[in-house]
Amino acid sequence: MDKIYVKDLEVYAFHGVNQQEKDMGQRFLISLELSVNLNAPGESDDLTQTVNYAQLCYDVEKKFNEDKFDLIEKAAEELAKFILLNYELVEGVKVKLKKPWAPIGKPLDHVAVEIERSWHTSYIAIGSNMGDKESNLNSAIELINSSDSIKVVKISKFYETEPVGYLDQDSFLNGALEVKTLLTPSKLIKFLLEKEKDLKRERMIKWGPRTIDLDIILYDNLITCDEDIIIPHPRMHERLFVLKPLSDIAPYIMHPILNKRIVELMNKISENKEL
Ligand code: PH2
Ligand code: MG
Ligand code: MG
Repeated sequence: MDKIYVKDLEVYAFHGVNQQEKDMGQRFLISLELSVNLNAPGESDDLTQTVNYAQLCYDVEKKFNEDKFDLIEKAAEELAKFILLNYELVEGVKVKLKKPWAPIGKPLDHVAVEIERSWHTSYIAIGSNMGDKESNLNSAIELINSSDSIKVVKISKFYETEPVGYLDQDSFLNGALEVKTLLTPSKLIKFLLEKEKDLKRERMIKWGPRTIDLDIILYDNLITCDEDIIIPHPRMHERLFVLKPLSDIAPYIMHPILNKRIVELMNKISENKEL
């Protein structure tokens, strides 16, 4: 990915654990590495197709100067988030924050932290088989979109599907979403479980009736089995009610373990199954 660099922008600010740092302030040096596609502005010579680094430096200075955090870790994290949320063309950012005059009573060149943050692409399966199913799915999408750290990019059609697993229940309405998110997988799943609760989901029977079910199916090309989340979803490739809506919005993305495209996985199982 192409980059725009800002090196050692000097900003006076008030971050620090010591009261004296909060009251008096000190100089910080901010370095940024923005991942931006520079093809279009490289062709067009048009400032509106890229990030105006002058504007960026003003905005960063203002934001950094307004906040007051104990830790440079927190100050860097908030700055990365500020840039990703306010500059649409920025897909990722590395922030290096130096504190050359840290009052620690020792001679040193500087202390610093460096973090790298970016937008991630995730696919989420949504389903409902209680109450007004369509309205439940639409409310879930609205709730998901209400966080500034998640943007719903694509929405599939909704499909009525027969229950799989626990059969003695009403049919489902299923769909799939593509989202852009700043959340890590474990933060994302925590967020989705909260939204399920907001929509009055109660967990009684495994695979039983639910007002809403929100499952992470894929997250970038990640393969993980953290305690709280398994990605890709371990049963996604067996389930037409996941693959059919997913192939509406992302037919050609790859399953990172099976190395097959979504349409291929879907065709494989839809040969012998009705939706
Ligand atoms: N979800 C399940 C179990 N069975 N069947 C259909 N048709 N749709 C679902 O969303 C579904 C299911 C567990 O999450
Ligand atoms: Mg599920
Ligand atoms: Mg679930």
